[in-house]
Amino acid sequence: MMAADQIPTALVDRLRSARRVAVLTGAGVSAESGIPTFRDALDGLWSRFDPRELATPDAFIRHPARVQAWYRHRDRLVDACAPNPAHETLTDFYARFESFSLITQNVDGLHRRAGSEAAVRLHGSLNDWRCFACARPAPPPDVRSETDVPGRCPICRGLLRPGVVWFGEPLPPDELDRAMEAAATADVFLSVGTSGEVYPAAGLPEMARQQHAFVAEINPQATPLSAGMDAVIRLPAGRALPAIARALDS
Ligand code: BJW
Ligand code: ZN
Repeated sequence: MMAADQIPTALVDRLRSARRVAVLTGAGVSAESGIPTFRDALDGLWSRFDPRELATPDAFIRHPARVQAWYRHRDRLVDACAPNPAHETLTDFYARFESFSLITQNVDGLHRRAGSEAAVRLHGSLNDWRCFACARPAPPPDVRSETDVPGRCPICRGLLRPGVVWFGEPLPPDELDRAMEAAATADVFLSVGTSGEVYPAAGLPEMARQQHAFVAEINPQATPLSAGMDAVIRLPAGRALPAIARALDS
């Protein structure tokens, strides 16, 4: 049975009785704000690169100015975008449920800008630049193209990197602990706008399911996680999450 706007009634019922709710978000929640996902082709100057190949320590070591310029380009793009109804509805969830945990893989800061300051940021933040050599925080470098001189640490002259987690790097341990605790104790766990391919984040819904949470996916496309879900909503997050809030109010 579906409630209005294709929200499964089983999900609405479970959310009504849930004490602990956790949500994992990915790039899809920011897609309706105009921020491309990792699967979207890049535009303009960046069209010949694969975003997932730029997000590695190896790419940074081989082409530091290219990687710095790409992250500064994304900074400017994010500054020009605003949170959408998906981010806003998730912020309202803090007041709606007895315990609510928002876990994001996104580095764009849009959950915080929507008022979810407590969001767990598993993959860091685009804003917090630091030195690759000495780890001291530093202002973002003014690097706009791969032919510019790469930005360096004012103290030790090491290369500057964005405060994000690249492939092969460990996630911030406190954030990962908070995310695993939220997944393991959730009554309902929602996976929203993520391809479910990047671990350890992609393991959180299964962790929740094994601890008897009701797990649901919001994504217009099927993912490797879909088969393990109790419910799937094939709608954009900016439509599905407000529809869930309306169904809970009705
Ligand atoms: C919509 C929508 C709309 C569109 N509404 N939806 C276990 C098994 C196999 C491999 C591994 C494993 N454990 C670890 C690994 C290795 C690796 C990994 O997972 N590899 C796989 C790819 C195979 N993981 C790691 O390396 C991690 N580190 C680690 O495990 O360290 C261990 C260690 C311990 C001790 C010492 C050393 C190491 C780190 C992973 C870091 C990922 N980093 C990135 C870049 C961050 C910086 C940046 O932004 O540039 O994080 S990669 C990229 O992928 C980014 C994202 O956060 C992440 C996930 O992507 P996401 O969000 O799912 O986006 P997309 O684009 O893939 O999907 C978007 C989805 O939205 C699609 O499904 C659309 O349909 C949907 N959508 N519009 C709703 N409107
Ligand atoms: Zn330094």
